[in-house]
Amino acid sequence: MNWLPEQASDFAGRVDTVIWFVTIISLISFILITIGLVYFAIKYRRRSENDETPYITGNLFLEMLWTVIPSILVMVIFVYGFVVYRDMRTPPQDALEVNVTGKQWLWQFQYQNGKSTINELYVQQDKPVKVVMRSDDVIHSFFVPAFRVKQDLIGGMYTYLWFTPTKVGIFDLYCAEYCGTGHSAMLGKVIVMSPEAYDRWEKGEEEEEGKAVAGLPPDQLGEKLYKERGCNACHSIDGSTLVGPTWKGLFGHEVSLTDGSTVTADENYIRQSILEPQAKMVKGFGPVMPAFKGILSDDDVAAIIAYIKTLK
Ligand code: HEC
Ligand SMILES: [Cu+2]
Repeated sequence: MNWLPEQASDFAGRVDTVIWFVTIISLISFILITIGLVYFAIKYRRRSENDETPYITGNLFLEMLWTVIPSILVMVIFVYGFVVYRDMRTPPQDALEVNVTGKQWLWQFQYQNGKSTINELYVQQDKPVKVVMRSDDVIHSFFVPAFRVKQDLIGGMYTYLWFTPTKVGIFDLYCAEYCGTGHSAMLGKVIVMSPEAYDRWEKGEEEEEGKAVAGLPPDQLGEKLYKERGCNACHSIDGSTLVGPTWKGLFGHEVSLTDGSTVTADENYIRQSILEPQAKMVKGFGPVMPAFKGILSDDDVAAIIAYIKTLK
């Protein structure tokens, strides 16, 4: 029976067992109560105009039965759920820490080794990970169904969750709190790697991006980055205004800035807009774009510029 998502963390089985336990108990109670209800409704129905209702004062045995059994069941559900919950809230000492920042509308991850990624969380199989979260703006919610973990990110405070991924693979990460227009685009991936692959990734020997796209012409690489690095949550390529200005027709045109001046959108302007977005603010837009300094390489920036040039 595949009713629930794939189980890819060591919580998944335990969480599912609690859910099945509660669901099955509820289902059995529902069936028993419904059968009793129908049976008594038929058995004690009013048969004639002068039928008299029997006078019943109580039945200690039955009353004890229907008080004690449900109380025990509810206590068992509580204790069982609590034990699993307590373990989910207690990260082990040796857990790897990753910082995540939720922003409208992307995920930014920072690792202990100084690496930083957007919308892609890299973790190691069978190694506990503690994800320390904060939000730059509104409430977001970090949700990885395959791991059975979910936690809100809240501005002005840190929250956390932890998990141990058990399967190598790529798993969906969702924002599970409606956080504005780009909410449905606030998607990410959790990439679970074997210890050897993780090692190589950590040392930077494996330039994931470089490897996968070696040989791609710059404008195609730029298009790929546009989607993968979350630019598409805020910038359209069809002329419509989202959170940020559209990229259609941007290159080579005049841009009005908040300080009243204008600039021509050339390579340098676009480069600066990506690396230090708040240096020159486009008129009519807020300072919400995250800085991509240290996240996008010079090659990446060049590729994005090449892509923007194609959007006439
Ligand atoms: C959270 C929303 C958001 C995301 C994500 C985002 N931007 Fe922006 N971007 C903006 C806003 C708002 C502006 C206008 C204000 C400003 O200049 O900072 C802007 C401005 C720009 C400009 C200048 C555009 C112009 O019309 O002058 C460029 C170029 C740009 N962004 C590139 C990028 C790239 C490349 C990415 C992805 C790697 C990206 N942005 C991701 C919101 C975003
Ligand atoms: Cu969100």
